[in-house]
Amino acid sequence: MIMQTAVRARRPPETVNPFAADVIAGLSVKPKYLPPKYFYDLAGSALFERITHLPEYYPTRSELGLLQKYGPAITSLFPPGCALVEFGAGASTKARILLRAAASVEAYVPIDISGDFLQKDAARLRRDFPHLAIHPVVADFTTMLEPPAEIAAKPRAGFFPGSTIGNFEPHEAAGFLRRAGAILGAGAVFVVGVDLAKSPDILYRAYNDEEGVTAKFNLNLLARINRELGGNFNLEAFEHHAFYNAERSRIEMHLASTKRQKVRLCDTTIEFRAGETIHTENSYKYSIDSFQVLALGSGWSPIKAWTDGLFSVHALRMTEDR
Ligand code: AVI
Repeated sequence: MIMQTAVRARRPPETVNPFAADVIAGLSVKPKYLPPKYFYDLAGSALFERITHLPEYYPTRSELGLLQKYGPAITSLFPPGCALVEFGAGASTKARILLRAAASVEAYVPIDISGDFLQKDAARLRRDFPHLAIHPVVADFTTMLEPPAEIAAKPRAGFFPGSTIGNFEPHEAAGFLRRAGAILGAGAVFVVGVDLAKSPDILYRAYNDEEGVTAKFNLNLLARINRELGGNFNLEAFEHHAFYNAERSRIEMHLASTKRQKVRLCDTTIEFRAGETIHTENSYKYSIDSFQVLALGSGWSPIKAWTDGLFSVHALRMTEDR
């Protein structure tokens, strides 16, 4: 008798592409939305870098000016011998200003999701700051819970520049501040860059620049879906819309369909009415007071805020033992 070996066809484990899952989920509800974290692929990060140099986009220039001017005052608040932890470090341009101003920092911990970038930058930092211990951490800082082991015994300071906190919903911002408090620990100082509510006209221009770079940045989300998920978005049939929603104190970015159309991606058909929009980003703007209230409610005591009237840099202290 010939024994037959049962060869079971083994299906490869289902691999869920989180980008595909989030895109389908966001485009299947009304109103349609896409999570802003997907702006930052290679092309999107390069476009964002261009945005930071635009004449209309004041936040980067303002914050750099504040850090340069008040760096010594800001870093004088840091606990002696501390490790500086930066959430979402990128090229660490802004941290370098603090590191140059701070005599008492012993270690720098840039946290970023992009490992390649982080390692390259760490090599440059080691060369430029030979006395500093550099411990890059590849992680999603929004879900991280503990400080890296290398700095577990050191007092800590935190840095979250760029008003990235404004891209969180206020309840998410509070949750992030709480988690950062748990990572940084009692006695820590947290330096947070926060864009301020101001004349709607200045805000409007910052997100509707003449050169159209912000429009390209917004539309790159659809281009990315085409590139990575085999979508067939016609970029000519969508428009960049950005406006200030004063009631909610936020800039809203949307992509508006210029006509009735169907789009295919990942074996799914998405229908658009003429004028229907995809909500792609909120950028909340705070007053000094409203941000300090948010911080207080998240376990942080505001120590001081520096401003040029457009942007603010806050120093907070973690007083609770958590
Ligand atoms: C990264 N983030 C703080 C920027 C902002 O201003 O909300 C993203 C951006 N979106 C359009 N322009 C810049």
